[in-house]
Amino acid sequence: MSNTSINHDNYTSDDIQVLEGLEAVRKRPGMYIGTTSSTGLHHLVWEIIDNSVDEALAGYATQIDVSVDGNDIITVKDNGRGMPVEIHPKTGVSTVETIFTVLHAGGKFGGGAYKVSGGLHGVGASVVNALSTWMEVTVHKDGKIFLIRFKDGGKVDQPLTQIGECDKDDTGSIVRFKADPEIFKEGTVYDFKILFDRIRQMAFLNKGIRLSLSWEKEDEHKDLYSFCYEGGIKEYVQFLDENETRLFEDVMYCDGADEKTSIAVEVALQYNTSYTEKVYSFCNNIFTPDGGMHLDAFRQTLSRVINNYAKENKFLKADDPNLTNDDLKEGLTAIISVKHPDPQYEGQTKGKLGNAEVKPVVNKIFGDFLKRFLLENPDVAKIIIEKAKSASEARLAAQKARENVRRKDDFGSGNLPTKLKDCASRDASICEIYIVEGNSAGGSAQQGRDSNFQAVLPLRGKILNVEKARLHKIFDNAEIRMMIQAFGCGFGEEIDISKLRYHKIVIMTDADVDGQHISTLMLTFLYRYFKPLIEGGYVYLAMPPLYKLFKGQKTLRYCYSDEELELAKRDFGDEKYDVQRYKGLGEMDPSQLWETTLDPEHRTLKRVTIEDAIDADQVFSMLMGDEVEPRKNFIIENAHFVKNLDI
Ligand code: TTJ
Repeated sequence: MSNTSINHDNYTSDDIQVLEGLEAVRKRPGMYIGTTSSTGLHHLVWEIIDNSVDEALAGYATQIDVSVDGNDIITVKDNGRGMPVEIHPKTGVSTVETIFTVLHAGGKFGGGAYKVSGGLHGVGASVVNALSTWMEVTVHKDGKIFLIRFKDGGKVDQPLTQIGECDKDDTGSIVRFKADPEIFKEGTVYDFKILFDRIRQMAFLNKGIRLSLSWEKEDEHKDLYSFCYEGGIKEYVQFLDENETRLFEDVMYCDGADEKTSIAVEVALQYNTSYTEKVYSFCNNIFTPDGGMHLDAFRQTLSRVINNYAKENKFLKADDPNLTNDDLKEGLTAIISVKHPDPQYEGQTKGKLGNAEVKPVVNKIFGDFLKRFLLENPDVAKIIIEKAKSASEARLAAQKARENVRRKDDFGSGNLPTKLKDCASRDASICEIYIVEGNSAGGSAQQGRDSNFQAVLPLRGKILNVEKARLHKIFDNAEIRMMIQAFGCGFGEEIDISKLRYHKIVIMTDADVDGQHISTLMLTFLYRYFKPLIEGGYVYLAMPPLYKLFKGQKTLRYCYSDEELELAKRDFGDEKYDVQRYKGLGEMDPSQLWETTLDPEHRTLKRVTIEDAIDADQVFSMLMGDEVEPRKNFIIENAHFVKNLDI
């Protein structure tokens, strides 16, 4: 299109967008996909998959296959109707070409009330094309096979051409592309776990749709994974509670839609014997980490309906205080999934659903269901209310205990625990605290550190099992109280990061099974009570070496993994040397500990991400939770190393 074709009388924002062209996308990719990091690279895949999911939600596709092959080439294939191939009246070229070359064109071509594209990721397939070295689109339709090819960021390489014939029933769309390394400077390598988790999540969120992932890269092949959940989010809840003891047999589930607003709602929930909450909300298949209107409505309705029932059925006396949201949270696992034709995401990170009209729809659909469910299942109602009542009592006891603890330790006063070997500096941005397991290692760390900016807090024994304990017990634990005092920033809902005394909190444990267990415990504790510290990137794991290679008195090198040891052995060729395996931190003298693990010039620290912490939390629930079977299996399977557990 050229500028001269613009009719200035009807100069709409659409025209401007069209004129921007794919070149603009390449100039400022961040504007369209947020970032050109690995996250942005994966967005390309979500963007393409969303289109096939729309076709499936419209009722025309049942299967979506995603594959990674060759040198990180993505293929997405569905068995829907096949994208339209006829000439598009506005652009004068085929509709497929239009979809892949005109910004924001995608959304306008599909029907269907519950489209998921056009949401947070919904920038359109043309954006993916613009950011690809090449792209190929194949359409099977009306017994014919069509192909169009693009190269160099969306330039037509071969216009839409019929390349063959097929069975009339064989319909669908296939998109194949190679992301442009000029744009994705950090690399165009996909992460199996990210694709696997998201594709499985898509299958949970869209019941009955089969999604598969095939990984056949040049240098790495994996099994084909295929996901299809007839129960949808009901099965998602079961999956999340795999390692919990449920309080009643079936996951509670409802769905419904409001015709006027085209908002669809699904809710699934279960209670288990633990004290923690796993409630996740989604809009248009996108996780909303900061909740929003759908989540608020869910909580309000849960509380309103259960309190009404409890009062009417004399579980609560007329003048008893209501059960609060906090009481109803304990042991609750739930998924709230809404579909909205025009979602608005709010907040700094756009993680919160802002559409107020969602609220009454959730209130009605979930409220009607829950009211009826409780009437029809009085034994389940009783179990839930009793769980919440006991949470309420525990909460009051915890409040008292907290007040006692606060008085005793005077958390706000800046008093420090006597076991803490503090550093000299008061500039939190350079201060580090090493939390060290065991007294002998604590001694080495204390002597080996640079006391100007490195503090050491030795912990004896395993910290309290946070899963089983309720708040008031947690604060009876001496080790935990020491940590809270040392950090200085408060805990739980009352954290004030500006008061944090160290900007690096380093967990240092032995590299054995016990050490793994303790770091899992620590991460779980930090995740549950100091989440902002993990989110802010303040938490690290120390990486002490596993082996020392030496000759007489002389240290040749340290190795931090078995792979590294193997490499080192090869590097040394014929040279004679001895290998010492460190069984624990205690075997290193202070200067060795400094050299290998404490010295910022030479050490490796692993920054803990929120995903690591969630993994730890999940591993932890499994190790500590009530279900014996999965725990046994886990320990047998992972006798050597605990890592990368799926959530
Ligand atoms: C739209 O209405 C007429 C029949 O075809 C409908 C359609 O466009 N379906 C459709 C699009 N199915 N699959 C797609 C699709 C698939 C991929 C992998 C990528 C894109 C951009 C669209």
